[in-house]
Amino acid sequence: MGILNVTPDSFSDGGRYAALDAALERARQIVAEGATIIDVGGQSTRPGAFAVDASVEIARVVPVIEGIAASCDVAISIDTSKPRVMQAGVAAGACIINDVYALREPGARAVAAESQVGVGLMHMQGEPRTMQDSPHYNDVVGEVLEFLEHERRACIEAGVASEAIAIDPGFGFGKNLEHNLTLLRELPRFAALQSPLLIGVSRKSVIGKILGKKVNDRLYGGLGLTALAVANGARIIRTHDVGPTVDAVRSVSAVLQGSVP
Ligand code: 9MG
Repeated sequence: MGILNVTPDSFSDGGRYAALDAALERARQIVAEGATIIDVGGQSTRPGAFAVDASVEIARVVPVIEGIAASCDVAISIDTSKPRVMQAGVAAGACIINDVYALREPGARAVAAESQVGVGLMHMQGEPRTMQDSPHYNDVVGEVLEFLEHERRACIEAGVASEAIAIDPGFGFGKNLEHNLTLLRELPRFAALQSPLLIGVSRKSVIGKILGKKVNDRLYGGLGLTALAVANGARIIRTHDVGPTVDAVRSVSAVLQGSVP
């Protein structure tokens, strides 16, 4: 899953793809590098980010989704927590909703159920603006597992097909270094749930804290964590660095399957 942020304040690409032409060019590059999903987001979820209005998000993402749908052979996911944006994104051509809020906004599950799209349910403690202030858990793995199982069940009860759901522990979303490391070590417990495991560690602060590296120097650390995650059952990797990540995933998958994927 290649990341395409169309925000002016995206944390690692500095909003370079805010203009439509540049966004579509980047989308073509993401596909050429081997991604099978493009995740289009019009609202930053980085720590400290403020929410924007649904109409602003829609104006940012819809032309990009329409342009990708018309010109690329790739699945498109809409990265949003707002039901109105989900609806607009799906109408424009998205077939997956990736929600860091796990469809908990009123009306979000109904949109997913009615539109029969895939969904990514992510765990987050708190909200992006304050989530890294003082994250606390008694049992981080147990609490995140319980949350994901609960939200998964709620989606199924709302009419979302069970096979349409992916789950994500939400690295960096209301988690300190120790929480992130524990979750990474315990990924097999998440992979044992009944839904494919989606993870996003690309350029995140967990890598910065391990290696003492700035956001643009975190590729190799991210590839290391990606290889570990795939070996431990992750099936969808959300990344800024598609080409290198595809190579890492294919290499690990060849070993796991005993043949070239
Ligand atoms: C939008 N977004 C930012 N980080 C993410 C992550 O780790 N997982 C998912 N599903 N979405 C994310």
